[in-house]
Amino acid sequence: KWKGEGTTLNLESIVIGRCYDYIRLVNPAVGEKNCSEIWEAFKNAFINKDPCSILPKDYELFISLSLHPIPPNKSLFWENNHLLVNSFADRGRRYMSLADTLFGFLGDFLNWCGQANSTGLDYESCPTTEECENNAVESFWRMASMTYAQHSSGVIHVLLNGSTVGGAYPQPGFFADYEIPNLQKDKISQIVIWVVDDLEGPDIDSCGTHTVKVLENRLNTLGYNVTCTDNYKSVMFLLCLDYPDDSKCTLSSSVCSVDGSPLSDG
Ligand code: NMN
Repeated sequence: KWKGEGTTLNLESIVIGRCYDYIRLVNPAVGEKNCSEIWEAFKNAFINKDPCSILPKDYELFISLSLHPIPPNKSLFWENNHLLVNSFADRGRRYMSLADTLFGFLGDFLNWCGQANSTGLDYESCPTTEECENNAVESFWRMASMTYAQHSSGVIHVLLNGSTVGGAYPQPGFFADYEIPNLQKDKISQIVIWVVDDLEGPDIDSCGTHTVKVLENRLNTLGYNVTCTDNYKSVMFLLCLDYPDDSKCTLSSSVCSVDGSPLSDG
């Protein structure tokens, strides 16, 4: 019926299991949360409704039950590098991206939708954002992104992909449309932008050019202290794990000769 993938099988078990994983192991600092109540609030946002009439505010109760503080200086916003951000953030140990908060963790990589006049989920297909933007998944991420931005503070990090066709800073996009407008200026000391190219990919966008320039101008106009770095070294090291022989991955060293054999000293 719809063009998108259907609800992820075992959705209820995954969401409830992820909730316990998060509060017990991933981030016990959030304290006690009622995982079955959180699942009920999540499900009630979209079951028994027209799958194209779900709004961000339908997730209000879900968000209020799963909300917790986001540590200052740990927020990591991004576009077009979901898997890289998941590894770099390291489940909140290095940075706390949206997918490392309880509310984002519960939905990461999942798909879901209900149907009108039925309490069942649709496992066959779900609407894509092209079919209707007010679908269960899109509205969930809009609400989650707005909440995440509102609760972010201190130094804000943004990891963009300089190899994306069309530019590193997409408009429309979650960051442009739901996160930037919800940042709380008085709580933010600086915005650090990192533009990292794919190792094998083209260099399409960089700090000070094309869409990154548009982003820098927008944030400066809003009054933020903005810095931008191309191919930030820590992220490069992570990319280089999979391509150790790439020319961008050579560790500078004075102790090895060009063929890799150690130089005799003296
Ligand atoms: O998924 P895109 O459109 O690239 O959006 C990324 C931005 O929006 C990030 O800044 C993120 O905070 C937020 N977002 C995250 C997820 C996720 O973690 N799975 C999904 C949708 C939006």
